[in-house]
Amino acid sequence: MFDTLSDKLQRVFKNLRGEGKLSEANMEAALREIRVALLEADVHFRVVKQFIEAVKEKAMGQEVLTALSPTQQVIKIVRDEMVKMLGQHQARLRTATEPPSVFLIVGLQGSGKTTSTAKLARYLAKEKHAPIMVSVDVYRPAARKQLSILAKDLKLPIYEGTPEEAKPLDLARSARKEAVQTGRDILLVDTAGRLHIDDELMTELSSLKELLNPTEILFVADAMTGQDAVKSADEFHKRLGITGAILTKMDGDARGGAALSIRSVTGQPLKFVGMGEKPDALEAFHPDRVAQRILGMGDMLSLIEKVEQSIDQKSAEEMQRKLIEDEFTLADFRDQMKQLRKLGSLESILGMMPQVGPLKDLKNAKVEESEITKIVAIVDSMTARERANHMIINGARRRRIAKGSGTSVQDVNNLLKQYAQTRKMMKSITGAGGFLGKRLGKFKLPGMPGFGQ
Ligand SMILES: Nc1nc2c(ncn2[C@@H]2O[C@H](COP(=O)(O)OP(=O)(O)OP(=O)(O)O)[C@@H](O)[C@H]2O)c(=O)[nH]1
Ligand SMILES: [Mg+2]
Repeated sequence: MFDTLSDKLQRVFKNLRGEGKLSEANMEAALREIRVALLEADVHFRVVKQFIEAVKEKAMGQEVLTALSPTQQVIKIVRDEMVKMLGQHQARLRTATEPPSVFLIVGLQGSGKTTSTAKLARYLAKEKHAPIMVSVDVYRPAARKQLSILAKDLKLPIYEGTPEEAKPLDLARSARKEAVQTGRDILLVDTAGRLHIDDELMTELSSLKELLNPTEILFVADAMTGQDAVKSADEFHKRLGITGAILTKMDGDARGGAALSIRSVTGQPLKFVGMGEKPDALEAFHPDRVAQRILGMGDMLSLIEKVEQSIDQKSAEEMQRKLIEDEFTLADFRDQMKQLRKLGSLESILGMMPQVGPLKDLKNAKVEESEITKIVAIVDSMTARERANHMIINGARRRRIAKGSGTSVQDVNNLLKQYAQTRKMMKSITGAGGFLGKRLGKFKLPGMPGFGQ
């Protein structure tokens, strides 16, 4: 998400390192470059100004920390300031002392409110809450239907309303009643959006706020709209009083400046970022981790969390043992592929790791859903012996497997090649002496099977 900014900052640090001793002159030059990089990433100019001033002051006036080299000290200062700019600590969701807590989801049209409402419900359910949703968007004909489809897919409760309930306030009132009666502890209220902030929308949101007394008013901002997102967040905050923001579409090629500005401009924290259209593509926003990600130090913590959440730890351990002992068969390869589906895109996982060592070349690796389906079909068409020992798969067998799986011999060849490469790569990164093995100790990587080259 912050690729360009990250690349630029890393270059600045690299140049500094080459300088040996840090002087006022090269510090100035570095700060200039950092400033440009931030502005180019679309960070609000006032935020940039504050940031540069703070770094400068600390860097010039610092006491000498003997444990760090001058460059490392600068990196540390930049990192600390960036964490501060992003909000220092992870901002947690506030709940009421007496359930149900109400979260009002607000924002402009198309920013991702409905999607985020469903994602949040899923997130809360995983955190052992009992959420219920309601859409009070009575203006767009399909709006309520959209949320109810999402709710059904997620098997999470939603208050659908009756045909008589055509007003947002009526729907909200009944939904809260339903929440009480069914023992749900958080009510998520998806509201209507408008193209522009107008009085009508604000009046409606204010009366919802008055009625429901929400503990969270989350402003949903579309990262792709850059500074406009920051501006409308600010305006919503002034008129309604938001308690936090969800920045969506951070998976797109947004420059990320909004993420870095929202906190400083509105004074309200970024609580979540949306990383895709699927219900699991929501991440809690951790200022420290994001700062590290931007500065290119990788984000092992997020990665570990993500992996742990979706992977059966035992099978991951078993897989690693197999890799180390060279027992990683085609059947395992297929199972890993299936696991990958659960994890979300490989790209999003790789984005969280430091781009060094063997991982560097994988930056653009992508596994398509259809690719996974194909691989599963091919492996399923093999005999048990073939799956256990790929060496016996000769030309005749390849033809038979292709036919059986409805693919081509070329596909089978590709798969075998990918499998061989994966074995090699996995050994180098997860093995005891490998890249991740060394770094993460007991942490096990679930698997990163075949990528198109
Ligand atoms: N790539 C990506 N797409 C997203 C994300 N969040 C939402 N979207 C997409 O953005 C579009 C609009 O999302 P909605 O959730 O319907 O937005 P909304 O704010 O409820 O829209 P209105 O109700 O019309 O105001 C949909 O196509 C979503 O799939 C995200 O984090 N990443
Ligand atoms: Mg909507």
